[in-house]
Amino acid sequence: MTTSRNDVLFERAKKLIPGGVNSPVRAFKAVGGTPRFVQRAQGAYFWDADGKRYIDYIGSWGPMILGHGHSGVIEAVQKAMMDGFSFGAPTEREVELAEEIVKLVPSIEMVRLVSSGTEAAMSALRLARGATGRSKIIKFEGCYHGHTDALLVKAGSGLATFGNPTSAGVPPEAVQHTLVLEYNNIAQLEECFALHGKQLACLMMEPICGNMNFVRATLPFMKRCRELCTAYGALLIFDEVMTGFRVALGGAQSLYAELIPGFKPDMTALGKVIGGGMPLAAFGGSKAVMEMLAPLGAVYQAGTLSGNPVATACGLATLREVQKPGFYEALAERTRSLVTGLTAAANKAGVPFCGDSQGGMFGFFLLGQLPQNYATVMTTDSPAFNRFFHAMLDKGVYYAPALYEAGFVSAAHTAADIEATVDAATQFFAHR
Ligand code: HOZ
Repeated sequence: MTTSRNDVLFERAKKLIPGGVNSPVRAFKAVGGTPRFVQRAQGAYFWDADGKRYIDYIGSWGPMILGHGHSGVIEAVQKAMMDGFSFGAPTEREVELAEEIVKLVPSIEMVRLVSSGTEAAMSALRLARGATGRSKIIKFEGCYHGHTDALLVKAGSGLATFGNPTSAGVPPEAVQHTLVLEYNNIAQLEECFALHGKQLACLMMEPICGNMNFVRATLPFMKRCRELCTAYGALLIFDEVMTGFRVALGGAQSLYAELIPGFKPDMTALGKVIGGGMPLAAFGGSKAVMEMLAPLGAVYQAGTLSGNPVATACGLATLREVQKPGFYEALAERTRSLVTGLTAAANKAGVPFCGDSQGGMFGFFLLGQLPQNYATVMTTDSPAFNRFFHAMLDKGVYYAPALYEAGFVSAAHTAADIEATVDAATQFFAHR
């Protein structure tokens, strides 16, 4: 029996890196087994340390919308690298990227670049508090906005109480202003605004939540979020770190704007696709609010690597590709075919299964019906999910190693990749 190089590397890593990984979900703790150490990636695939190929449905948790190693992006990055890695001073490329973002996302009149989604959400939150002079915030159970203290929180015992930290090291004082509500629950939302509305700085939400796999905010719920924020003077912040330039060119907000006349959030956090795989994120909103940021205003925010010249080159090249005619239509069609193929394969074998997708983002559940909130997502039979995950992994298909994570299809995934994936799933469901 030969030892897998993934196992060898995992053992080495565990001696030096907590859990052997630099971000917890990568450790396969939820599904068990050894994480795959990636050697290289190209197009829709990556190869692990044993040289085994996988069809990649994570794409670095969202950024790789063009697939790995896109030639145009590589060229732009190589060119930028030759001019210097980091200056800590402004560059023309930052201005170009800001112009692109403002052009593509109408609710954003001004934008600031940062390095990670956590930073974007954390800064948007501080700005909302600074702009309103209020402290309280609403977040929804199951939505994830990075690991800033005030947002690492789960629901408390009732609406009049505040949330409890979900991580050690977060003092109760850090979450004392955070109210945690159930996603898609209008009655609870209304009750919360009636109780706390005048002290609320903002409501932060993932419009399509990719951290409880894939759950959309229903139209009536979204409408009510907007109405109540407007009525009480709280800012509506969309965390589009996952959905921005992923579900549509204008993000999830453009989809809601098609259905709710005049709809827009007050602020947006972006990440993942805008960096094309480099550490780059952003937050933006109206000029009036954004001008409250330092150096113009009193809300402090800064970063040595913010607007990094290589990352902005990568992001710009990526955003130019996704604007090509027909890009999202083709991506959405391919993603849909994956979800419908998997659903048909499971249902044919009598397995409860359902899924949803938008643009190049998808989710699937071993449930009979699409869930609308975190509690329902968590009713999934997790041992069954883990068996599915490992069977697919053995067959060279790499899904997120946790049942509450969304999946991603890239422009490099071919019809043959989808077919091979559905075939692998069909075999599993038939013999499970
Ligand atoms: N924040 C990601 C999960 N929703 C994980 C990122 C990573 O491990 O790279």
